[in-house]
Amino acid sequence: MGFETIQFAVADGVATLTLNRPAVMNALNARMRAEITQALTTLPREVRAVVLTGSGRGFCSGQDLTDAGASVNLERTLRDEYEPMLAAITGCPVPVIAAVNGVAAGAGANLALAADVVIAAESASFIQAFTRIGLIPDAGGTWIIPRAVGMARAMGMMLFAEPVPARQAAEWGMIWQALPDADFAAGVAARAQTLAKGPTGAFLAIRQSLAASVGNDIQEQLELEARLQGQAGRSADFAEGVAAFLEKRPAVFCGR
Ligand code: T3D
Repeated sequence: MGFETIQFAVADGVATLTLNRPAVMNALNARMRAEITQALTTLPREVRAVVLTGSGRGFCSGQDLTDAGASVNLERTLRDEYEPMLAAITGCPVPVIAAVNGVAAGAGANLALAADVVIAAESASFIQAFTRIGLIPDAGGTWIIPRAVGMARAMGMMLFAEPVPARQAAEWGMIWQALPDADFAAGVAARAQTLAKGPTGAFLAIRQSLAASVGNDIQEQLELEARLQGQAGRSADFAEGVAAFLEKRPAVFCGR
């Protein structure tokens, strides 16, 4: 598939996926959902981290409200188009950073929050805009947000549909970091490089462990840790990490 609504570029082990409909604040239409899914499920082997960002002054304004087709049957659109896109993020074999360069509204906010690490420019904000148009939050928002910030803040965000500025989102624990706009690009690039040079297998196991912890009791989680740590302990990255420590040099992890 040639991409029309996103840009996709790979450099130094990092794939940058840029939502690219700036005239509508990168609103999601069917084509964009399909392209995001396609790009993330066919990553070149050399990719060890993904950065998801937006072009222009916004990150993503959520569902394209001019797309009459999607509005005919919202349930189908969510099942057939949003779910695969979100699964491509949460099931991505390498960590995904959402680099929120500007406003993230509706499903655009929840698209960002589905990533493993969310870094926002201080001028960005997150809006659960759904009730403004008579809808409920979707795209995973009702699952992710109360777990991140607690029920009171999740409820307020969803009922009032007010913008949550990036710094407040970071203070609440909804995102990893808010950076001054002038430092945003460099800060995202540095984090992406750290992930791209890190132990990719261990990163995947951490993401799987944290995802499973939500439904596990402590005993189940201890069992999962034992299994995944056993796997990590047999990896070339573990051997390299220990050797590098003993030889007092930086580790060179082997990728995927
Ligand atoms: O299948 C389904 O439908 C179910 C799925 C639903 C999931 C959802 O995401 S529902 C929520 C949809 N999103 C929204 O309700 C947000 C709508 N947008 C806004 O509230 C504001 O545009 C923003 C807060 C995002 C940004 O505000 P501002 O003042 O910085 O920019 P603006 O002037 O409002 O927008 C700039 C342009 O983008 C403007 O076009 P124009 O006038 O310059 O020609 C605006 O119409 C367009 N735009 C913004 N958001 C959308 C959009 N066009 C289509 N769809 C949008 N979501």
